[in-house]
Amino acid sequence: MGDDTTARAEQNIDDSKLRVTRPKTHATGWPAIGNSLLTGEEEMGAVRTMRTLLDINQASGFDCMSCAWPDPDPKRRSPAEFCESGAKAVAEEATKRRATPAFFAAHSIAELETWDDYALGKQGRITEPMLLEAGDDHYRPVSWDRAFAIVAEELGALDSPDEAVFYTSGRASNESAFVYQLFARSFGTNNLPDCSNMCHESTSVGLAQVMGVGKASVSIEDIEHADLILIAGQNPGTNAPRMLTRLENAKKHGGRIVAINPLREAGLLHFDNPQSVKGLVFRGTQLADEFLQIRLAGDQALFQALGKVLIELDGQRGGAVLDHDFIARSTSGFEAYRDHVAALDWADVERATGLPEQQIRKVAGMIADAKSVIIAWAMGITQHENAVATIRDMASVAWLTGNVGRPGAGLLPVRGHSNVQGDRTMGIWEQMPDAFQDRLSEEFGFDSPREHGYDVVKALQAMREGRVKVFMGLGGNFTRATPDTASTEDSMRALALTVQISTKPNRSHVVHGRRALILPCLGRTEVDVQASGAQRVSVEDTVLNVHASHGHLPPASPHLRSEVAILCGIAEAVLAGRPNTARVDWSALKDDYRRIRTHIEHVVDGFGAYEEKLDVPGGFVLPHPPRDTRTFPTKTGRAMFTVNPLEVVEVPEGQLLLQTIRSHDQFNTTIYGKDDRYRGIHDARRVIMLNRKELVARDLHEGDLVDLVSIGFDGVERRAEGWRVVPYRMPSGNAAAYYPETNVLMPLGHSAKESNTPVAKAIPIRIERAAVPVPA
Ligand SMILES: Nc1nc2c(c(=O)[nH]1)N[C@H]1C(S)=C(S)[C@@H](COP(=O)(O)OP(=O)(O)OC[C@H]3O[C@@H](n4cnc5c(=O)[nH]c(N)nc54)[C@H](O)[C@@H]3O)O[C@H]1N2
Ligand SMILES: Nc1nc2c(c(=O)[nH]1)N[C@H]1C(S)=C(S)[C@@H](COP(=O)(O)OP(=O)(O)OC[C@H]3O[C@@H](n4cnc5c(=O)[nH]c(N)nc54)[C@H](O)[C@@H]3O)O[C@H]1N2
Ligand SMILES: [Mo]
Repeated sequence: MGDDTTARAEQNIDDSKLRVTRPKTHATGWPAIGNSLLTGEEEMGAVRTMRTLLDINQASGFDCMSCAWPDPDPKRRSPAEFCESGAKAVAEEATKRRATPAFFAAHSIAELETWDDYALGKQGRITEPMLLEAGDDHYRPVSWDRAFAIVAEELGALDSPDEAVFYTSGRASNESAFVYQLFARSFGTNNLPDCSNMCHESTSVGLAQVMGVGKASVSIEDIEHADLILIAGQNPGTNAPRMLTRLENAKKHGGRIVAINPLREAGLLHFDNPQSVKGLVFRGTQLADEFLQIRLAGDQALFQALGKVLIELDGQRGGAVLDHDFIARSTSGFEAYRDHVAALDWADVERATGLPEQQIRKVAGMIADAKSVIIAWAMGITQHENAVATIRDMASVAWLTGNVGRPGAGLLPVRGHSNVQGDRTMGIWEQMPDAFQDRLSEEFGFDSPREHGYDVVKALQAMREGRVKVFMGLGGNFTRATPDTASTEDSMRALALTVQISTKPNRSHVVHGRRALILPCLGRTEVDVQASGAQRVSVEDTVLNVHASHGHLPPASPHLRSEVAILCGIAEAVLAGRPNTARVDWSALKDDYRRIRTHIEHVVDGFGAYEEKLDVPGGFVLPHPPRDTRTFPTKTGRAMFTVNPLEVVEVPEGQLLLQTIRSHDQFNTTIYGKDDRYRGIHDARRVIMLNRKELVARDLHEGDLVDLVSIGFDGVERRAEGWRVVPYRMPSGNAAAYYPETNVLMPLGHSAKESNTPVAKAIPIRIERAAVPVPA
């Protein structure tokens, strides 16, 4: 097993048609809209396409599941409040294709194991609950009641509730997330890992320490009125395209933008707004005023250097640069921070960032001159070993200049999954604070466990050691999204039961425990009718706006159940007769989601009058003390400057640092197609992008076939075979390739300090010429 198994899924991949064109310097014009309609029509048919697309992100429609970017005020929404990426995500869910029992009867597990992610996902929506019995070679239909009984049987057989793991992906609504965590805690465990552990965990940890709240401190209006926006480690043109409209508006208001990225991502450079006539006719708006082509993991050094220069400039300009008032009144630790950055060595900064001192000084000057500054970031910051320290250092730059809790200013982590932030608010976290556990216990008359549970990495480690026997996934694709694919797959196969609540087939169904269940659920686009009538759900976006989402399409199959209904069914079956469980009528929760929201109102801060506030078009914004009143619920009761020893991430001799990224044609592990249009890569995904100098040094040419090899801190060699070389502008010593095919190279346990987020953006690898020719 191990490596062989992983290779099997990828043997069939034919990337020989790889075509490379010049990377684009503009994002989102006609081709984007043309593309969204095309994808939609092919999957959904023309009428369904228009109806569904026009429903996206409208006050009476559903919340787009492609990303957590906020919607503008309902009065300012355009009739088409969606983007190419959103249209693709919707088409994937509203597809007319079906993975029926006949599909599972026709294809054995052994066969499906050899299919890649693209082929599995393209089968369409799963229509009935399916069971793979121990030793069987096919999934077969099973009744819902029998499925729930099997879950109860296997969970009931565990020696301890901690032998079960309950994973969540960030698409789950507030209502299903709340029910899920209540079920897990009633069962007796805090083993609630989620995709956030691999995503913005570093942000949640770092910001909570120094700001007191682990979430963005800005509103959508702030973005449009910021004088300067720094965008670090994010590719908005692909992963949050609607952000570009806000950036365009910021530019119209005279704002400036600095992009910090090893890659010249099209969406950072120019934007052709498909929703404005000007964008279509002219060449759109130039976005970035300054582009810092930084080395991977160099951001900590960059932000410390920016702090250093800002303090120097303040000295030169008679105290006119720093916000001395704010520093004195609202922060702690300034002197120690000042001394630390004063001693920073420019040679270290240059080694870490690859940027000339002059360019860093220029950007510091831009910050000094700006009336208001926003710092935005995503995975290029959070998925590094020094991520948490980097985020603390970013915050310090904001504190120096008082750029928090005032118009146009603040910190803006851009979350990924559409409700990943809301899921956390609802208690999906392996280490929820005692205050939450106390309220939960009181509300439901039981004693919620206080001992912290497993995050993603700890769950995998426990599985590896045989300490976990049952895995349940509320959405997501745990097997593919996590590190160390070969070892993860072995671990999943060793479990007694795997349960996946999913919409479409993926590898987590194919790599299964002794017994396996697929429980197919409704998607966001679909009507959810329960005993009390059609239900709405609610979600929270990246700027803490909570609003309702209503699906309008008929369900993909009459056998589907909503996530809430599935979870309540499981809870009823599993918890019947167990001691110390929540006193709650699960079936009543399922019949009327308003009852769930009433409980949320009692347990979670900021949700008073939940139901009424959801009635307001556009919803409501959760409280955020630093943003609202410049108060900081930290250890010191102030915004904290911190001293973080500078970590220079070196490229090991003869190796490269590999970052693993999303192409323009995927949603995480769901592969829409094999093009990465903006980067000019077509018809192939197993490509390795390298600086030309690195090609020359290795005597490699475009299209050559190579193997990627990583040697982990554990001394184990991990290998991914058959990648095509593509020259690409980026700092030397760095490389880039697409996730999730690269996850086989990530050693389990190579994680960011403090947040335990797998390091996905600086994996040391070496490149070897492919030994075996791959079939053409
Ligand atoms: N269409 C689409 N939309 C999505 C997703 C999707 O897969 N498809 N995924 C969703 C999810 S869950 C998430 S978390 C977000 C992810 O959104 P992003 O964070 O934009 O996603 P990545 O593709 O990981 O891109 C990371 C970016 O950071 C840069 N980068 C890498 N390392 C460094 C570094 O050390 N320093 C700096 N300054 N930059 C660096 C990379 O070059 C790249 O531009 O998108 C969400 N939206
Ligand atoms: N190497 C590397 N690894 C990474 C990353 C990286 O940048 N590089 N990024 C990390 C990040 S940021 C994230 S967020 C994780 C993502 O990890 P996950 O969230 O686990 O993965 P997804 O691919 O988003 O999950 C897709 C599956 O969700 C199911 N699904 C879709 N819609 C619904 C729904 O409405 N309900 C339910 N129940 N199921 C649904 C479908 O069956 C689909 O196959 O991956 C992480 N892994
Ligand atoms: Mo994410």
